[in-house]
Amino acid sequence: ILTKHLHIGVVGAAFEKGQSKKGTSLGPKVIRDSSVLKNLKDLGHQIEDFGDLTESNVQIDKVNHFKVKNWHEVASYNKSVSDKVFQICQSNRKVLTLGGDHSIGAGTVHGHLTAYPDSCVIWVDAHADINTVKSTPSGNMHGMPLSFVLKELQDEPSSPEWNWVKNRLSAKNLAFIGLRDVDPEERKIIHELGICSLSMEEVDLMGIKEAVRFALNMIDPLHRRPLHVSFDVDALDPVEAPSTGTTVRGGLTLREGMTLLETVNTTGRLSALDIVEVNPAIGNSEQVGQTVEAARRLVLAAFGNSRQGNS
Ligand code: 6HN
Ligand code: MN
Ligand code: MN
Ligand code: MN
Repeated sequence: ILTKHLHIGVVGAAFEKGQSKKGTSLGPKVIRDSSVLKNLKDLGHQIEDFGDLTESNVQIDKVNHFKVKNWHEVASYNKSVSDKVFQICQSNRKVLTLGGDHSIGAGTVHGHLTAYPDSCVIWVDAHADINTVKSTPSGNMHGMPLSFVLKELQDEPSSPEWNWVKNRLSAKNLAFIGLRDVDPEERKIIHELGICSLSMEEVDLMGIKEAVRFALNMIDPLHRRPLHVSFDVDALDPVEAPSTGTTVRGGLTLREGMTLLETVNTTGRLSALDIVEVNPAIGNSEQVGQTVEAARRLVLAAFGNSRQGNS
């Protein structure tokens, strides 16, 4: 099978300053504790764990930029995420990034895109995470990462903290799956830029398999581009993944999430996967366990685990 024996580099983006709830930075630890990396090895893959990225060199936020929280910290942490993802790509490995809140998606997209300029992104989320510094209703940067790395939004006010962003994704190479809580200004951006969006409405109408195929055809009609899936666990229904900061009811089942990633795996072109927003400080231990187990199954689905059993 095409996707067996991959070389996968794992990095923990243990970061939580893109939103205001404590605990998201423990995501990489609890996901690693699920034995998912051993499971990946048992599938036949070669795993190199690069550990967690620390915040050591981050300067303190002294000035409030626009109305955004932790501007400097998020910008500077994302630079280290981008550098690490790029380095893992350069070593000829697929990248598995364990978050952390979703603000780190700016760095993963940028790092992967820098290594593979023709890469495409599927953003699996209840939210669109495309607010700009002007449109953000909350000031939480996990609702904004795409605005920093989209070509069409580069006229947005920025600051020196983000000037490491050199490569930007075209709107036509981005697709959303699972949306059901989109701010009015985000809706406008998605509409004006013509971004492919398979919200929960479309998933319900088309079925998940068809929705994924549709997205892949839109962003990569020739079926040749490296694929990056950024998977926010709040895309799943809160019944499946309760331990996350911004739950929205009416989401994907775990089975749909797995089918989504199995379908992407089948292309043989999955090159980067982010699993973000697991927060073990939210909910009781059973809910945390359930959320982590969902994350584990998503990772395995993305990297070739078969529900029919593996040989
Ligand atoms: N996430 N659209 C809201 C905001 O604050 O901008 C929610 C963002 C949630 C972000 O879940 O990664
Ligand atoms: Mn500044
Ligand atoms: Mn998100
Ligand atoms: Mn979300």
